[in-house]
Amino acid sequence: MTLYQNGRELPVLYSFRRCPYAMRARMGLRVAGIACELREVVLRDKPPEMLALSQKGTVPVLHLPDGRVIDESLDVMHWALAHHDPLGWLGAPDIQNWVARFDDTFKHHLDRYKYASRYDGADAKTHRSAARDVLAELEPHLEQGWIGGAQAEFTDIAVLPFVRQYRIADPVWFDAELGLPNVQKWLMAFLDLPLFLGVMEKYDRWQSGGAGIIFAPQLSGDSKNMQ
Ligand SMILES: N[C@@H](CCC(=O)N[C@@H](CS)C(=O)NCC(=O)O)C(=O)O
Repeated sequence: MTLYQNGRELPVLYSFRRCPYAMRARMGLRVAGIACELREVVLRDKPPEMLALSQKGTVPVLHLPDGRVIDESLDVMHWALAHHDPLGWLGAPDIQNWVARFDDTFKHHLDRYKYASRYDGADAKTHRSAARDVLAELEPHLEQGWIGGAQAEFTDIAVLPFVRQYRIADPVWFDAELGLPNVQKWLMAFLDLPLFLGVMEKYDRWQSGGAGIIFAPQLSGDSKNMQ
């Protein structure tokens, strides 16, 4: 069922609340002020409508009213911000390639830390330590709070959902033993950000053929709350 707002058909976002890739896509859409129909997916039972659009079967998937399909989270962020970039995120390039380092190296070790038993021969602590090495490299760059300075920007938002997962694997160890105070403060500031909290609402699973929920910028303007 197609949803409309102010007479315009809404893009459809297939999303999963706890997926870090879907989180960054939702935050990009929010900052850009783009309303969508959100369809909450269960990963072990993906809707055929989503698989018909993108056979790789990962969330997020954004289906635009003109038929285009964007099925990579960073592409969703870029598409959204290309429409409206009130915080100038696209003007703050990721010179040190943090996003790629988190998507590749950090995520590789994060998965083996969290789910060591699923990976043959993986030792959770070795991978926890290898992921920590990436955070340790970032530590001196967070003196002002965020990677680019005093405000959260594209790079922070793209990588922090993975750092959140890293903490969740063992919050007691992270809080007491990580030994990277800037990283710890950076994650805690992110978890309090209205932008983050606003995209973490719980939604019922979308039922095929039904309407999703309207995922729209809040009236107060999430982007203002970022300042
Ligand atoms: N490169 C993709 C990765 C997306 C991804 O791997 N999402 C996970 C959930 S966090 C997924 O859908 N996995 C498929 C599954 O678990 O079946 C992106 O950035 O959008």
